[in-house]
Amino acid sequence: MASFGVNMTADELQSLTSAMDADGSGQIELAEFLAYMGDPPGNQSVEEIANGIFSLLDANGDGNLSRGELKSRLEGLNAGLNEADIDAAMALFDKDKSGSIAKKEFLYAIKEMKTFDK
Ligand SMILES: [Ca+2]
Ligand SMILES: [Ca+2]
Repeated sequence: MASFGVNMTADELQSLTSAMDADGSGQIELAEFLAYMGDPPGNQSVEEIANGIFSLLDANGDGNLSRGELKSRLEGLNAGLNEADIDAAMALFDKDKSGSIAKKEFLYAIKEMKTFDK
């Protein structure tokens, strides 16, 4: 699988989107996103996937995901998320309530999820 990153191509984005869209609705629900993150396909580690997703979401590459970045990126992925879903995602990942998600917080939350999932 090609690596994710800020220079992700439209094709890569498309394949990621369909990989996450478990029910094939054409939209990624928060639950699908989380399920994907909790159980990534193939032989990639959760950390690799989480790092890739984080870089993808972090539009300005400063290592922090603001609510605005999360929202605009997820909208770009055609994720069927409403404001409440974004709030839920922020609440889930932003452990220190700083208003943005640091990469560390993101990885921690994903790992924590994985632990509870299995
Ligand atoms: Ca950022
Ligand atoms: Ca934070």
